[in-house]
Amino acid sequence: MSETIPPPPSATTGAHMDAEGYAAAYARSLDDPDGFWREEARRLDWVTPPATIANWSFDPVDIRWFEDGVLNLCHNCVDRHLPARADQTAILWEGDEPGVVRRISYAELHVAVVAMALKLKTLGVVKGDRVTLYLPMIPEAAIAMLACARIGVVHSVVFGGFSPEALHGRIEDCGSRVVITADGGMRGGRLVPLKANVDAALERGCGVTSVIVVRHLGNDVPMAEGRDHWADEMAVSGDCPCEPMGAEDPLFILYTSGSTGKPKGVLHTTGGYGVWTASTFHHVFDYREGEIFWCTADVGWVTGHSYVVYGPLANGATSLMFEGVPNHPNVERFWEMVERHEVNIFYTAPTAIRALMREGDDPVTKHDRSSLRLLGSVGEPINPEAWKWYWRTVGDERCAVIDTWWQTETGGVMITTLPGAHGMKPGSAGRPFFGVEPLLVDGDGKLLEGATSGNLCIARSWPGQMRTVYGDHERFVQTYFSTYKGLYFTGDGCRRDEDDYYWITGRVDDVLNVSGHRMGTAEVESALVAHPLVAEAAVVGYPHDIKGTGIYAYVTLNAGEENSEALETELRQQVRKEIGPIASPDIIHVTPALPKTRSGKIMRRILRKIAENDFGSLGDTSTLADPSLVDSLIEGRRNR
Ligand code: 6R9
Repeated sequence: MSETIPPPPSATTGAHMDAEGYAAAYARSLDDPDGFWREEARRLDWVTPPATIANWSFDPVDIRWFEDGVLNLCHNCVDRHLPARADQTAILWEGDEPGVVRRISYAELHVAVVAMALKLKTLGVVKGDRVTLYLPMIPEAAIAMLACARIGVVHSVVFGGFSPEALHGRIEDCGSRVVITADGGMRGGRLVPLKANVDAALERGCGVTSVIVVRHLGNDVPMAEGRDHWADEMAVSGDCPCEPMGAEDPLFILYTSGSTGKPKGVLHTTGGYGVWTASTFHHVFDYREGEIFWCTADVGWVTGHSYVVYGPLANGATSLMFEGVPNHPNVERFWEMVERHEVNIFYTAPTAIRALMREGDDPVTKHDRSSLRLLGSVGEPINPEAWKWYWRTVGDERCAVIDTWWQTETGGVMITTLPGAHGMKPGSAGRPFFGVEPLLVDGDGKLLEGATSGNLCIARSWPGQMRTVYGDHERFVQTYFSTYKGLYFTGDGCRRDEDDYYWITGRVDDVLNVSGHRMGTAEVESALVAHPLVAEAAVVGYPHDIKGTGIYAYVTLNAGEENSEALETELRQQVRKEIGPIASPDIIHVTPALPKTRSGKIMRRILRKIAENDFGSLGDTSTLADPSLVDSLIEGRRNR
C-alpha cells in the first residue's frame, strides 16, 4: 500500500468540494455529460448559450463542444469583471530585478487590451488571421493574447527561448503576417535579444508585413521602415467591441514537439478551452475570491496560457506574472516573492523544486510563507523526495500539495487530487478530473483492468481537448487516434494503484521531457545532422538529477573526421541555433557507428540502456549487424 497523506485543514476548511462531492460530480460527469457541462459552461458569459453540448467521435475523428454557442473569451477574462472588479489587480507583475513591480487593475487591463486590439486592426488583421507573439514574461504578453481573442485573431505564442530558426518555422507554418515582440527581455540578469531574433527569423523570408515592438527595456533596436512599429507610437482611439465567436472558432495555436517530424501546431477552440480552463482553475486550485495566484510557467508554454492568463482571469483572480528565474539574484527569489506579494496559491514545476531543494531549507524558511494555502506541481513526474520537501519545507505540512497531469493537447488539468476531497500520495498525480475517463491498455491495445501498468489513453472527449493539428488534420488523427482505435493516446506510460490513483511513469514514445519542456528526439537529431561533419545522430533520454531527463546524443562523423572538444562545442551551438538552448545535449557521445539491425534500423532500446548506465539488461543483441559495437559503446559511456 502506498502512503496516503490526508488533506490538511487549510484545504478542507471552506473547500468547494469534499470527497462525497467529488464522487457525485465525477459520476454525473460521466453519466450525464451534457447536463454536467451545460452547467459548468455557465462559468462563462455567452452571447448565445449553447443548446448542443457534446458532439464528438474518435472514429472518425471529429470533436465539437458547445458548437452552437457564441461567446468571446476576452470579454470573459476582462470586460465582464467591470465595473465590479475595476480596481482589483488582474495582473501583478514582478520583473527580473527584485521588487520591480507593476499592478494592472481589471480596468487598466481593459484599456490596454482594447488599445492593442485596435493596433492589430490598424495593420489590417481580421478575424481568423494568425498573429505570432514572441515576448518576454511581461503583462503585454497577456494583453496581446487577450487582444487577439477580442477580435477573433488566432494567437500563436512562441517561447522567447526559441531560436530565430525555430521562430521562423512556427511563423511560416501558421502563415502569420504580423508578429508582436519586444525590444528585449531579461532573464536572470541576461538580456534576451527578442527583436534581433525576430529580424533574423524574418530575413529567412516569410509573409510577415508588420512587427509591433513593445518597449520594455528601452534599449536601441534597429527598426525596419514600414515594417516595424513601436507599440507606444501607434496612435489609436475609440472602442473595440468583442467579436462574437462561435464556440468552435479557433482561439490559439501552440507548437509542441512530437515523436516525429516538425513541431505540431496544436489548435484549441474558444468554447471548449474556455470552459475547461475556467472550470479546472476553479476546482483544481479550489480558488477562493481575492486570492493571489502564482503560476511560474512562461506564457510560451501551455501552462502559461491556461494558468497565467485564461483560467485565472476568467475567474476574476489576481494572477502573478514573473519575468525572471528562480535563482536570480539568488535561490531565495521564489520565497522572497511569496512573502512580498502574500501569494496564496503557488504552482511550479518539479525541476524547479528539485533545483531549490538542493540549496537546503534555509533560503525557504527565512521567508514568511504563512500566506500560502496550496502548492501545485506540473510538467513532469514529481519524485516522492521532491514532493515531500515541497510539502514539509515549503508548505510546513500545512498546505495541500497537488500534482497535476495534463498536456498541451488537453488544454488543462486532467488528473489531480482535489485539495479538499482527496488524500495525497507523494509521486502520484491522483484521480481523474470531471469528464475524464482514463484507460490503461497494453501494447496491443488490450484493455487492462484494476491495479496495473500500461499506456495511458482517454476513452472519451472532454471540452478542453485540442481539435486538430493546424493545417494537417491527418497528422492529428495519426498521432493520437491511430495507435488504439477509438481512444485518445497520450504518449505516457502509467500505473493505476489499488485506490484508483494514477502514477505517470513518463513518455513511452520518442518525446523527451527535459526540465518540463517537451523535446522530440527527431528534432534534436535533425539539428545535429545539419552540421557538415556529422553523418548520423541518435538522441535518447537518461535520468538527470535536476532536469528529470537529460539529452544524450550519439553521433557518428563523416569518414576521416575526428572528434574534438571544439567539435562538441560546435555541435551544442548547432542545436542552440536550430532549436534553442533548452535542446542543447547534456552528453555528446561520438562513436564510430550506431547499433543497427541487419535491415538498418537504429536499435534505440540499446542506446537508451547504455545512456542510462544500465548495461546488465541490454536484451537480445544478436540481431545487431555488428554485436561487438556494444562493448565499445559501453566503454564510451563509462568514460563520460
Ligand atoms: C502541462 C504540460 C506534457 C507531458 C505529458 C507528460 C508530462 C506533465 C505531468 C507530467 C507526470 C505530471 N507531464 N505533467 N508527467 N506528472 N504532473 O506540461 O504540457 O508541455 O505538453 O507536456 O509532460 O509526459 O505527456 P506539455
